[in-house]
Amino acid sequence: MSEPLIQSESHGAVRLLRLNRPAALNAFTTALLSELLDALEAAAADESVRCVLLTGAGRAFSAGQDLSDPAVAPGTEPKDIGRLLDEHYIPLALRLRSLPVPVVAAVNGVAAGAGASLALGCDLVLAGESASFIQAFAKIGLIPDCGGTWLLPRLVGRAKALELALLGDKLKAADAAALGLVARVLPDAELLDAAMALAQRLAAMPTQALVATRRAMDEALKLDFDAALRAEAVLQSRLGFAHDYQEGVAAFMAKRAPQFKDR
Ligand code: LHQ
Repeated sequence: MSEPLIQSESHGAVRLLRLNRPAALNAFTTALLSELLDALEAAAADESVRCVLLTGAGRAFSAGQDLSDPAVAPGTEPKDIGRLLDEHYIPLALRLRSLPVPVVAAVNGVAAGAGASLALGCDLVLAGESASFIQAFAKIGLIPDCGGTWLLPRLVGRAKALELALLGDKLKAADAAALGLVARVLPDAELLDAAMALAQRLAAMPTQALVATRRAMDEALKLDFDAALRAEAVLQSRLGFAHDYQEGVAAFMAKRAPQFKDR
């Protein structure tokens, strides 16, 4: 039987998903994109999963779109790349951002093109020392996609976002951290263990609050201050009725560790 394109492992409440086309630096084919979306849906549907950890097999996170895939490779007739985005990448980028549990990316090597966009769209991005980010799009006549034009200026500001996107130079992990593109850089040998420890820590936290925090921050980017205050109140109202708030406060008062269980 052939190897799965996504290796899925359960580690307690953490679902580890590993992109698994190492010989092609985990470049995305339509088959890989479909398997990844299926794996995310399976994690979302499984109530025992409280955090997803995404990484790549081998020496890369992902080299982005597989440029030899018949879906995009220039041949006898031009291909509609927008359709590929509509059918595969957009559902994936949206699902990553709307998953009912936090998503940690462990960027273990190069993340190029759509590989960079998808990694940077995760909730917490950790990178190994030898990881790098390449906005490879302009080099092949395209613009950043999978949310790249939205994410980059918000993460690093317009000037740096345009520098990265127009030139497509390789950005080393340490420089990505200095720019605020990733949360932490770790020695390569420690990356997966550190990312798993962080994912386990998130899995033990009040999941609904973490996901509502992501949602509130994404929404706040579209709102003025007044509207953001009100949006916070709507989410806070819902969380205030949940078990995990009662449990968090009760545990604090009793000076014991909380047992969060909502999802
Ligand atoms: C690859 C790829 C690859 C196929 C390495 N495809 N085989 C675009 C179009 C359509 C719709 C949606 O959106 C997009 C968005 C995008 O993602 S555009 C950006 C696409 N990606 C790129 O342009 C990156 C192309 N790759 C590279 O620039 C280099 O491979 C990097 C810098 C990632 C790594 O360089 P090296 O470490 O020197 O490795 P390598 O180049 O030797 O690659 C190793 C193998 O992986 C090699 O195959 P081979 O059989 O010769 O060992 C490459 O052909 C293959 N590979 N990226 N995107």
